[in-house]
Amino acid sequence: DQAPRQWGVTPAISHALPTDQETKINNELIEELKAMNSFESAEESQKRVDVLKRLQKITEEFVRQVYTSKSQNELATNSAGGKVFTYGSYRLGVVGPGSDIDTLVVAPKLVTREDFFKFYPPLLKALNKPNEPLVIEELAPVPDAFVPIIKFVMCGISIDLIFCRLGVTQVPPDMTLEDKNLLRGLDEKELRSLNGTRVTDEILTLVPVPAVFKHALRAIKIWAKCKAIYGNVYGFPGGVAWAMLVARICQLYPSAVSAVIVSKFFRILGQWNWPQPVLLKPIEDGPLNVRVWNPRLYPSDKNHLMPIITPAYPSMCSTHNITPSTKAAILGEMAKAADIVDRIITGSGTWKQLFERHTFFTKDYKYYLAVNASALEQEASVKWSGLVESKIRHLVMKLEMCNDVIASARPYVKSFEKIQYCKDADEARRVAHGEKAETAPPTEAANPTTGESTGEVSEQEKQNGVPVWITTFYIGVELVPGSTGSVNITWPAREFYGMCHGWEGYDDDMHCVKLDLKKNFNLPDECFNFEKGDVKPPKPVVK
Ligand code: 3AT
Ligand code: MN
Ligand code: MN
Repeated sequence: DQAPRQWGVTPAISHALPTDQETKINNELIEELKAMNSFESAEESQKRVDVLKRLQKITEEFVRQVYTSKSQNELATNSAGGKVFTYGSYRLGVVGPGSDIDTLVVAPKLVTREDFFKFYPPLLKALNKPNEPLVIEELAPVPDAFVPIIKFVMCGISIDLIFCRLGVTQVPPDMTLEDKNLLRGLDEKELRSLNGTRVTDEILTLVPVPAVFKHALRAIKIWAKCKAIYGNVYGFPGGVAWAMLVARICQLYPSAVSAVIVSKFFRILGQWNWPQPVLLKPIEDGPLNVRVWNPRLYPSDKNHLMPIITPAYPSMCSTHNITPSTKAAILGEMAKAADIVDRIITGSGTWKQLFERHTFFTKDYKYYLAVNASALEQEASVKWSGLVESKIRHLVMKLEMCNDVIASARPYVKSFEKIQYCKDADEARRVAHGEKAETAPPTEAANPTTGESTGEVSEQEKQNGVPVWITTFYIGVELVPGSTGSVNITWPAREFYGMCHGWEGYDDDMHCVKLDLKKNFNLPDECFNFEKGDVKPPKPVVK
């Protein structure tokens, strides 16, 4: 008899095979996932496969065009190749009906990032033929992004297309990216572009049974989204971090079914000895002069509260954004979930109870800090709201430092966008600066759940009005008991404004950010999902 293989950095906790009861509960979990619309249909999956095949063909054509434009001979041109990889939820096998496909184009050395932005978009556009349904829509190249990207919709599926060239002369169809020597000579943008695929590919090799991992990950992602604890920018784990947590539990229970993985997940990680890191394998050294996560070497790495470390070299902490308040929220939800799954496992609870919607706006807080980021042009609004969004977790940390008045603060993980059509430029400026208009301007809101616009704004009003784009973020605020009346947040507000105004693109005439502390009963309708049964907190009756 051979000793069972060890997955990860410690021996398994149990190799037990599922009991009949566990198998039954696992089937119930899969049924609940189906009922929640987690899976797409076979046709939809096939469509993704077809789209990726087309992108592979286009990628080969793209490389050929670049080679020809650089007067390469026929032999070199024909053997250069080019290959499409995926990362994100598609690669991990957990896409749902609305997911995009995160795609990476890999090309040989001769093909530069500039070539990618010059040659690839026209090849995509050429797929649209006159008198035929559009193949490519919403084509938007963003060459100056942190990770340069071409975004588009192909046959109705959103695509995030990024690019990396490697220091090789050929990228054949069976090319893989696990060899860390491939990273030699790459610039930072190329390293970042390659990282997503290398990490997801490696995670899949580090779990005992990928199918068990995938179903468990679907459950955990839905749970985390229901509880509003999903999203890297706001200081919660993102998709990759949640995937690594699930993968670690799979390593500890190599023979378990997904339902058992989910149940162990909450107990083990809820009681984890944080900041002990979650690792899927020992951290590797490598050939580059780049930072690898190491709290003994780097003081900033020591500050990570819940480190979840990516396995592929160069290993990084995927959760460096977590703050004391988001950590408390995550652990609080894990503790509640652990009790619920205990009941499910013993047959006295249901999976539905695990996936109940959060009560962030309906019950959890008496006070909310609304952060309004407004701009007088749409394009300015996209960049500005992104900048303000990236500072929200810093504001939360500053709020928590005011521990004489604020007991805790927690960011909500989504923003709300609206356009107000003001009567003139003057009113637009005042509205953008947080003042009230004389009469409420017609407002069109983007529904955060469906993406559809709501609000009745006539074409007439749109034409005559001066639009202001407003994005609102919310932070739930719990006051120190007894500290009622006026809440002084002058210091965190000033610090936060300073951070936002310090942005190099900031223009006082174009952008504005304003904080607005609200009582729970004054929250606007946008915070509530009435279809899912949310009830607005009632206004207290004054006697
Ligand atoms: P969906 O099924 O698409 O909702 P996902 O996990 O695939 O879930 P995304 O497509 O948003 O989520 O992201 C896929 C990966 O792309 C995750 C992360 O490695 C990278 N990524 C996404 N957004 C950013 C960002 N703003 N900055 C850096 N990397 C990002
Ligand atoms: Mn995705
Ligand atoms: Mn994406």
